[in-house]
Amino acid sequence: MLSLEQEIGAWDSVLLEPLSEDIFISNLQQRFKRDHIYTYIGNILISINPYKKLALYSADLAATYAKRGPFQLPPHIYAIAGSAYRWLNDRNEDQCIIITGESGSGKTEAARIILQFLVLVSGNNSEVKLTKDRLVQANTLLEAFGNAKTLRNDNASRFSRVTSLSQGDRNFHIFYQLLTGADIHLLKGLKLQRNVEHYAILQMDGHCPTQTEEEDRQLFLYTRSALDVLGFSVEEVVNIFRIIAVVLKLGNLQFVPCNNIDGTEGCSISNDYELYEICELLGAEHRWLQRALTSRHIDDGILADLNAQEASRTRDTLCKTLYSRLFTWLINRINDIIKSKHLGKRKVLGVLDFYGFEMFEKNSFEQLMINYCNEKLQQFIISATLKDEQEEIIKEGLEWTRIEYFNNINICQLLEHENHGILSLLDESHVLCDQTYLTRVEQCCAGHSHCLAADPSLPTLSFQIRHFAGPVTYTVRGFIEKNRDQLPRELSRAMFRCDHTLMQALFPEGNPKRCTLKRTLSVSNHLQVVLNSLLKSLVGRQSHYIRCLKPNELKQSRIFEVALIQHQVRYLGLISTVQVWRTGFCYRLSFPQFLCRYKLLCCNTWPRWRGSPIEGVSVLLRSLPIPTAEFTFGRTKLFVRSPRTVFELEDFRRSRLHDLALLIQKCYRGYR
Ligand code: AOV
Ligand code: MG
Repeated sequence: MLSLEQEIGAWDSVLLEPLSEDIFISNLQQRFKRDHIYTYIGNILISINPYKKLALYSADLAATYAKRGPFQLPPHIYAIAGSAYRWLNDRNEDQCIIITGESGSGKTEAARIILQFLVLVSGNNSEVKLTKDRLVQANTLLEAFGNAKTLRNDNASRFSRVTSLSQGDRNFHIFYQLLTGADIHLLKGLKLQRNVEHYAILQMDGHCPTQTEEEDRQLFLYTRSALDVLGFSVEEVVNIFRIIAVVLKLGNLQFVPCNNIDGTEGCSISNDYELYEICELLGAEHRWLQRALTSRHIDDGILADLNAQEASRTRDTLCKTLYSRLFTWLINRINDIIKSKHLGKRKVLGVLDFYGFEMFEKNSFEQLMINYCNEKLQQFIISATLKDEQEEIIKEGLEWTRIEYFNNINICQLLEHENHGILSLLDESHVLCDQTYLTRVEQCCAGHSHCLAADPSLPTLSFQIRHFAGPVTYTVRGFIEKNRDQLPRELSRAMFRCDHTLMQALFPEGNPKRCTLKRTLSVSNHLQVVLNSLLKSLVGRQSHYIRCLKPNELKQSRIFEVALIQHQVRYLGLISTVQVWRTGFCYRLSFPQFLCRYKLLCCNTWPRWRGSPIEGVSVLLRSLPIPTAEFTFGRTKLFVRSPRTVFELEDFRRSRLHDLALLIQKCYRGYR
């Protein structure tokens, strides 16, 4: 349990004196040793993954943090969640908690703790309770279907990569859960074997990574009950599991070369019984599915056979598409279920938890996409906490010594440049194979200060990007196909024709009546669109930041590798952040806004102030028991130094409103 007396080191790095990187890190280390994994930089929370269960989370503590304003108690993730929740309620403004950090640093765990906090402290009428239950269950589902074990994290948030696991990775949890946790009848109905080793997509790296069977079995129960609580019908649940089973079995299909009568190379399926079972599960016609997997329509009506390798790739594409569409469908269903009727009018508290920066020995398309997201998010945070912050202060005419920081905007441009960015080159019409793509990267980006290409030090078929979080070498093998990720039309058609209610919803383009010619977006293009609209939606929301640090690469408790922490502290620009905070301000409002909100605190400004807003503000401030050093007047805005002051103001206001309400009641009674 957290105790005030035992508190070690500085709660808030802003208070470190003198400030240096060494002192900053040793403060973190000292605290980490005593299990104080949380430290502030102003109102930004640093969280270091403890890799062990800590007794830091409980209903009582949540209630304590919810009651008292932040910064009166030791740093805690509850304090951040609590302030977001208060802002939302007190001011009725959209809130967003942005959690960042590299893979395995504790983002998803942080998001889960925030969710629990909100569940604990929010009201308890039946509607609220229902929504809360559903949220928690939804989280269980999203983790089962969306997370997997990787080398860097046992519970990594992943997008769909069912068929190409890297060394040491496990596939999505749900597969293991289903195989170990389902009862014998369910398994039989799904035509599955209990044996994990039987399934090719579950053991790409030769051995099956651990998570004990017992855990998987237990988690399966949670997943099942989450589906029930969320109100998925029995039929839907069966349909979902059928698709999971189909993905498992598809992965086992093997293609062997055969010669056609006309001398061309074709292929056939050596374990046809699996295909028969797949067809039974999907209500598909064997002939159709087999043809869709082993041949392709070239010009009108002409059918060409695929060779064994091409057919295997088609199979993998189908696996991936099936899984990712099922996942998207699940998310949409869950969103529909959770959205209460009135949500449209209400304000939102969002929690953003991404996949974290990844750097392996071999890095492919998936890492590029993941790291691109992280690069953009870092840009957003830099803008919000370092750049815009300083610019506004200068614009408002306040005295300010500029603080330098590393801006990764160049790297974002290297990736996103309209004509010759690393991502846009993927979509060039004449780039049809990986080698051409690499050549284009070499032509367009080799000179860029953050890109290394056509360099003898690189392995074959690769280029390197110096990301904000470190250099990553990408091997382009498979890039073009992964980016295109298009399902051949035959397959969409075959899927749509299945006698399985979900399949029509998952493969609408397979409907022969709905023959659209519209080109679908490539993966990287789609990601850019989604990401940019997400980041745009964050602008103008009150944001709260949690920066997660990873103390070691071994996933072990009690190990604090200074060099690793130092690397993260540098690329996250944490020291600059402390500097800005030391001299900076946490909050600002234009004079009229400030007056409007707080004028009731002073009898000279209440109920009406007749002079100019700026004079009104100074009259008001003089009447408050808050040191004047807490406030600075800009040209159009009042700047407040510490968050504590903002919450103090809010407390004053709340109690004043309460008094006023009592007064009104009294008058009313008197009148009667
Ligand atoms: P991530 O979300 O940042 O990685 P996670 O939140 O999944 O990382 O954390 C990885 C593992 O670290 C968890 O499964 C826990 O075992 C442990 N952990 C993290 N935070 C805590 C905590 N506060 N207390 C105890 N254990 C913790 V990725 O999703 O890979 O970027 O894409
Ligand atoms: Mg995660």
